[in-house]
Amino acid sequence: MSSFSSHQLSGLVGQFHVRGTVASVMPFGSGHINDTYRVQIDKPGERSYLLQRVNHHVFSDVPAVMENIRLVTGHLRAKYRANGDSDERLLDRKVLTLIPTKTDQFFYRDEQGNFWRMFVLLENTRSYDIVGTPKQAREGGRAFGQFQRLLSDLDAALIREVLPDFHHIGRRLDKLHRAVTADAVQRCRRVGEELAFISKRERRMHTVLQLADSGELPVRIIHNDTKFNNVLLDEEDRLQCVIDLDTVMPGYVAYDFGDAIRTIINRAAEDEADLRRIALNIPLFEAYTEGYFEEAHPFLTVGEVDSLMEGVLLLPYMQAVRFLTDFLEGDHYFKTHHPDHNLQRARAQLKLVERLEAEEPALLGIINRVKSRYG
Ligand code: GN1
Ligand code: MG
Repeated sequence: MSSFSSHQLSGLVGQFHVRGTVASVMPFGSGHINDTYRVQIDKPGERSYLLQRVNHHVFSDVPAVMENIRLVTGHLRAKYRANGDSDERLLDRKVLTLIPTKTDQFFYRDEQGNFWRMFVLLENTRSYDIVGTPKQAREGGRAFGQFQRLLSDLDAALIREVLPDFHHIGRRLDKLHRAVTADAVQRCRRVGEELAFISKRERRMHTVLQLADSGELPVRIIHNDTKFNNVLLDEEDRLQCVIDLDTVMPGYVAYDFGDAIRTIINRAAEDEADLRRIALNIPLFEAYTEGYFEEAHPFLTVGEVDSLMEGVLLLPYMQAVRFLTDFLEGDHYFKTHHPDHNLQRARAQLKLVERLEAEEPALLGIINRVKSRYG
């Protein structure tokens, strides 16, 4: 994380509509892309905030990102209101709330060209990097199912594709192959096994794209970053809010399902170094699937349901391709905490693919069982 002095950070907070003076600004969360700080206000009863520097090397059009978020949060709020939620303080717990700047914009651009934004921080909420209980997993499934359902009537053409081809496996593989050819930091010789594993599965991993090309999958507005720590739960593990909306873009529901399962079903961390610890927690898969169908069954098509298992295999595979590409290019994209971090992450994700392949019939059986409850 780039370092900013507390004086600079307090000055940045002062650009936004916040009452009271700043008591503290502390680094917050475990995201790989943006820098996040928790802002405490020195005034009894005043709420706290999240200040974020949006990574403009990843998001080259930050105003478009912010416009997407404004549209999406506005639509979600309107839907909750239409469903009878009238208390605005409670709505602030269901939908991310942006704080405008004093010049009424949703981001502030500093002299160095950094983009900053501010959200209301939800008190007494938690997010988890690793899921512990079926209840948490079920709430995660409800969270993303509800998110997709409430956005299913927002015109996808209004949402800008701020990261083009974000989950297009063909483009991701092309980029990997280019990184292999360039071998910019001479790391290629270390990844022979990983490349062989990836290449063996290339064909199958195109299935979602093929289904989409043949018209089986509707384009929907999806979250595109459904790792479990992007769901906030309260102290009793009840769903509060879906966060991290930078990547909300048109896509296929299999991507969101697969990316969520990637973090939920894995008993170990995304970057676990000891590959023996990568093991599946199938009851959590079942709970997530139940929660997801509970919310999503009204809109899911038969084709979409049939694509979910493909997403489950594809997303950890694609994540490994992305981590490996970044490793070969010299670690420019994801924040890393040690020199081989991206390689370690890629290996962990490929091991997860292997474990998922071994349990494919069991996982498919669960999806079919849950689906059959909805006729
Ligand atoms: C990044 O920002 P964060 O950590 O939630 C990445 C996701 C990856 C994820 C892997 C914009 O998400 O796509 O799945 O890391 N976000 C972007 O942990 O690339
Ligand atoms: Mg994120």
